[in-house]
Amino acid sequence: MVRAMASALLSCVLMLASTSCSAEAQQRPNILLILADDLGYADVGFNGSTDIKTPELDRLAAAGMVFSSAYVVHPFCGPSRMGLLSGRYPYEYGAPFNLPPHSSGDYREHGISPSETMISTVLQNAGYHTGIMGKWHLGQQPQYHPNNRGFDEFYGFQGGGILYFGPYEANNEAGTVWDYKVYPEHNGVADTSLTEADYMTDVLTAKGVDFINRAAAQESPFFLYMAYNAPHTVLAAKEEDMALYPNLQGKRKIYAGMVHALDRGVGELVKALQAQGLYENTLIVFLSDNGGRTDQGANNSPLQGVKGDTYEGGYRTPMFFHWPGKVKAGQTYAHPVSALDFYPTFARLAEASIPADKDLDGKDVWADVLAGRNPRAGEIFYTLRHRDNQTDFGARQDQWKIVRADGKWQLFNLDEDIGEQHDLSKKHPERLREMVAAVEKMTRNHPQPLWWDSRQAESQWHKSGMPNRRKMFSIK
Ligand SMILES: [Ca+2]
Ligand SMILES: [Ca+2]
Repeated sequence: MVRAMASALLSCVLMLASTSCSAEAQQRPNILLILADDLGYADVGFNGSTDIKTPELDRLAAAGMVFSSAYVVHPFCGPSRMGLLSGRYPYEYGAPFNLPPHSSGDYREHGISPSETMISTVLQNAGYHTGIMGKWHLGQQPQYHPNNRGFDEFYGFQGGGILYFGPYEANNEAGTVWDYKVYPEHNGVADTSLTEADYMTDVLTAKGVDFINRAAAQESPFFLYMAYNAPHTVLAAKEEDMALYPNLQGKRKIYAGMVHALDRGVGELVKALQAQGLYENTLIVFLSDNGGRTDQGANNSPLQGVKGDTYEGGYRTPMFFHWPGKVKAGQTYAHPVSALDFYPTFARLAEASIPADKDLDGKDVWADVLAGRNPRAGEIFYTLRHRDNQTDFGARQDQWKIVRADGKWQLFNLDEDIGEQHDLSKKHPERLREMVAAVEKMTRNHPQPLWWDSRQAESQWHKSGMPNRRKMFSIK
């Protein structure tokens, strides 16, 4: 750090730049974005967990701002990450489904169009040193590879998951080895050094710590995206972590061990920041990419629904911001924010310029968040999930939420009913009608998806566009 500062000062002197030079160079924060995978709403201490202990996350949350109405873009992995990194509804560029597995033939061709400039590229162009450790899930062809999408460094896996313990295998030419069994890679080179004793969550943490230690020696600030796979299936934890939960059984016990390893990893990342003198000028953001699977050990209480649903349990996530001196400690922020907001917000903090033609669906919420103001009073934002024959929707406007699930529209007041138990659509038919009309309009120009997760959905889209679209939006 001393070296980095000295060298930043030196380069400023050499540039004979204005007096703002060194101050500015040190003001731009590092950004550490930690994304859990399929973590339940109630599975961290700061968000109400009583059985799983997450002391490291809780400490950061208490020293920062907890968001009680934070949303990701989509209720499952791929489109959620696409929305986060592109700052745009993935439905607008043909990506409402997970990319099909590595092994399914011509589908390997697909990914997010290189014309969608990601936040990683924006930060990289602004001089940030950028890294992703963990899950990519946004395309496996070279043009979609993280190293070609704004990340200087990538350690992880390109598909939707990886086994937590090896042994791993090299993929064969036909690409038929199950993604989860393929060696992780470092910048395109398979890491064959892993043994059966290595635990993936710890491996990713170690790579993140190494990234931080090396970034500290550089002049530039960093953007590190820790895309942990935990606690996504296939459930597997270290014996010593599960032993900390003698009162839990079955999947919940394994899941608890997985979350524990994630929490321990966050503690190690923080320790590295502190040791390098970077802790004070790093914004740490923590959240999950979607809701938990209650059939796989997760707990979304008090929310209704699970991963994949447009009820709150599908896409409302535990979240905090931590940045000493900038984000005041001990606050809770209750206004709705979206992972769509990260793109413009991070760009602002990095003093980075966003391409003029870039479509963004979120907003820079920084000033509003610090002031406790609502950044989107009266505005509506939505999610959806295409199923065969029909689509689920969820949309929020202030305290109001509409949900379409099981073929039926409902209306809830989240201020009074966070669990979405009391359908108010009969009581407030006009509000329901207006919000449904708004969602109809926002989703009207969605293009045909570039890939599908079922053959049935694919043939329906080919026939008539979004299946049963007109019927779904007509309210009796
Ligand atoms: Ca996920
Ligand atoms: Ca848009």
